[in-house]
Amino acid sequence: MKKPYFLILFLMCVLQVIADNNEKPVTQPAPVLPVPTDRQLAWHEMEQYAFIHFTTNTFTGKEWGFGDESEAVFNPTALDVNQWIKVVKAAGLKAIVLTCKHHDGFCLWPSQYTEHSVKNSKWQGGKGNVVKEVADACHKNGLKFGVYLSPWDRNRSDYGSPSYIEYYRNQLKELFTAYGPVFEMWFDGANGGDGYYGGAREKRKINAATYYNWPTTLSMVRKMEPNIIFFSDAGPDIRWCGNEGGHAGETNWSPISTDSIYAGKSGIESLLNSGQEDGKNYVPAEVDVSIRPGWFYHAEEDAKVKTPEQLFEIYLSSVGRGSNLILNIPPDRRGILHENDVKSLLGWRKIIDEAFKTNLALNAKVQADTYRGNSKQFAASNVTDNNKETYWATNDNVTTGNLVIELGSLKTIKYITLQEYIKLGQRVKNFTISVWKNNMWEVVSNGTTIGYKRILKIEPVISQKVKVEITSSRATPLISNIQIF
Ligand code: FUL
Repeated sequence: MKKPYFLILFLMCVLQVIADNNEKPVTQPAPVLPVPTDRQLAWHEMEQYAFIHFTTNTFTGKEWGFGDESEAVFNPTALDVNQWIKVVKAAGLKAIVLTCKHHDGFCLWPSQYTEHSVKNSKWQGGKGNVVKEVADACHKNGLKFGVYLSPWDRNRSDYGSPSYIEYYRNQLKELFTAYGPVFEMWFDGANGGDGYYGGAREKRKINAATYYNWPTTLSMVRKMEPNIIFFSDAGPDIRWCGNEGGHAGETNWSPISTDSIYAGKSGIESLLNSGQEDGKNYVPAEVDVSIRPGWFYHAEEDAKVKTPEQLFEIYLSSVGRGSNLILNIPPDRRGILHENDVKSLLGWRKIIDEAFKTNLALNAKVQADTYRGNSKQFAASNVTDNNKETYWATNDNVTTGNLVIELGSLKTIKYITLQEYIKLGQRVKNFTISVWKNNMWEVVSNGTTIGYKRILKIEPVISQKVKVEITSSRATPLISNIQIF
């Protein structure tokens, strides 16, 4: 009696294997250009890091030093980069970008090419080196290190002439050979104007589009540091978000056509803020903002440090809109991060940790109205599997679709996070989010772009089903991750 039963079962298995092997292979969707480079993908995943503005301004009370400050004024009484590192790490920031030289030209390392540096300051009898201390401490403690070297130099007599470009490049060589690895290079767009200029004390204007000859400088640096990410108003790797208030565009395309924008060009702020749906280059926006009104420490701003709640709103409008956040925390005259700043940073971290503690969608049941080739490889379950390499996709000619996530029981929902599989290009143009309430779908949020990450804060609502609808997309939408908190 038993034998035929096993035989049938065996035959069924064989037939299934044959059927599986005959299933038409479903191809991966074609990329939608432009696509990010590997180094841009790695940069996206950092999400947030610290900016540190520190120089003679800290001691003179200025924001833009004129370039005639005596080196002697730079004299922190208790500089402790380990305190910076401890706070930066506790705040969940992944790197430090240091103003090695700001517009005043004062160098935080003993550059052999100028006298305007720490070597002529009183600090550590002229033997100190802030850049080395910070770079070493970052690398020792698992943080990345980034360099800000202001192209505009109000101290140099030759600013505006070709020899200054050589000076600037020599300093880059010094920095990159001694203090690497460097993950990001920040080229400030502020350019020209009045300054000390070696005693000339005049106004100088340069042509920002041509003077610096950036292509030569960048390729020189890229040779020393192949994985470097270059920031400037127009990239090439990442762009300015167009404001210093802490917000990327509600609509934020990483694509943008860079042929007509360059550092210092005015009137392009809103373009930089939103990017371009049909942009030719992939250049995601970085959001730079200071925890205080100024970029440098001023005691009179001690009561104006942004609150944890304000920082959280900034987080939502930067990281939550597919950009990275570079948050400035300026050390004080002691050379440490001020108590008020530390308190805000830690309070901010607590809000983030609490808001995103439990992902209600993790491994939850999901259904899609359509998925690519009916293949498991592109099924709805990919959006809740906590694997960024898997994604839900539709057939080639389908640019809309919806995903319904079942939470199993009634839950309070406050935030929804969406992520596109951007390796194949940013696509989504419009989406809507609804929850199942009173036996019908109620829209709780909608938006335009998603990109690397979109965080939606909604009025808290109780429901057990969430629907994410992609209502318009440049091509087949590819969603790698949905989280619900
Ligand atoms: C601006 C500069 O002029 C500010 O001083 C600051 O460094 C900020 C990050 O960039 O362009």
